[in-house]
Amino acid sequence: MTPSDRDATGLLTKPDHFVQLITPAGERRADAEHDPWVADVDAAALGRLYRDMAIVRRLDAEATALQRQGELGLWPPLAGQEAAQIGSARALRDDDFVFTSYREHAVAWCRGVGPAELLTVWRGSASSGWNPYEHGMAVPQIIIGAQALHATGWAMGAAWEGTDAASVAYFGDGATSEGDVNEALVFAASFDAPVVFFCQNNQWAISEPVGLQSKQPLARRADGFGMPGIRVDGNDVLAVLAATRIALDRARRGGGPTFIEAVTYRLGPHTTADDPKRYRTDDELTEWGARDPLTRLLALLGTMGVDIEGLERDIADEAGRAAAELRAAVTTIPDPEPMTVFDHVYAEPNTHLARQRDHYARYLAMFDETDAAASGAAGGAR
Ligand SMILES: Cc1ncc(C[n+]2csc(CCOP(=O)(O)OP(=O)(O)O)c2C)c(N)n1
Ligand SMILES: [Mg+2]
Repeated sequence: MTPSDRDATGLLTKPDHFVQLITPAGERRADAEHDPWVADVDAAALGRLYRDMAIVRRLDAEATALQRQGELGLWPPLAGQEAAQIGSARALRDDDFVFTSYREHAVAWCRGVGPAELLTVWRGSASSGWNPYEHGMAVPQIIIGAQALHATGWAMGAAWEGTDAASVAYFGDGATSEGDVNEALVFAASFDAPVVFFCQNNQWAISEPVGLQSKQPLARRADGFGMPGIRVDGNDVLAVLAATRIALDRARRGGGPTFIEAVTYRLGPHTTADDPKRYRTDDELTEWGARDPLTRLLALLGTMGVDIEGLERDIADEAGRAAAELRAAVTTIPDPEPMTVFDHVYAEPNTHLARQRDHYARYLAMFDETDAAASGAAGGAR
């Protein structure tokens, strides 16, 4: 690695530093080491991966619009990271378990999470939207990196129970600086836990560029923890699928954890509360836009003789229906009773929580009195 491998902001961008099977122009690169892992992926399978990516991109845009219209409190867009999420999640089995952060809506899509389940948290209607055991997926983790510990604990448990299931911890580039992630890496390596650490290096941790988080590619850190590190083009769905299959196979065979760095880019804001124009340039956006994960796969499918127009038409219809379903789902999410915010905080009641509950109940009662006084005053005026 030389200083010239970085751009002005310190980003490591040269493609030959990672596993890449589909170039940004849509050419298939031969790779003797990784090709066997995706030998079964024919044009039809590639078309299904494209369908996944196109639908989640549409759902993401719809959710962003719903936030702008006041239907959601917040939304963390995934745009740009479709290949990293779909390629990895489509490598999983149903009995595997994933632990994600807040941006993995495409992983949720692959795990069968429904539209209302997906939006509940972001509407602020409940602290979790789905039953993790129904989908083999924990609910979104907002505490940066905490899910890496959960994934490691789950994996250790799975191994002790004698299964060959594996877990995946999804986290960002910024999360690699957190204690939780580093502790998880140490534990996983020491116990040969069947866990895949899937780091989506989307170049930014809110406004902090990855060049500040790490002086070297994040995948190289794996060596220090005693596990293999794979650096993969995170905008290449096929390469991500291959890398994740390699890591899962290793985990299932008792080989222990693997660290994958998927080099990708967040095309949108960190969340709908963020304005990325404050900290990054239009040139950077244009540069990464040219590496779009969907465009390159479509180009490849074109060279494989697939009817692109037909494919795009079918997928646009399907994505439109999925987006309409998402929008309709918002209105079906019930508003919670305010006092239920205290439910499920602790398994057992305790005086500290009881005090807070009483305090909040008295606070809410004040509004009843205000309402009564207001309607009394209105009545008097009539
Ligand atoms: C422990 C903790 N510290 C700080 C935050 C505030 N925070 C939310 S997102 C974020 C950046 C995370 O960046 P990265 O890990 O790269 O993930 P990305 O958002 O890019 O997907 C921070 C610092 C938090 N949620 N939790
Ligand atoms: Mg990031």
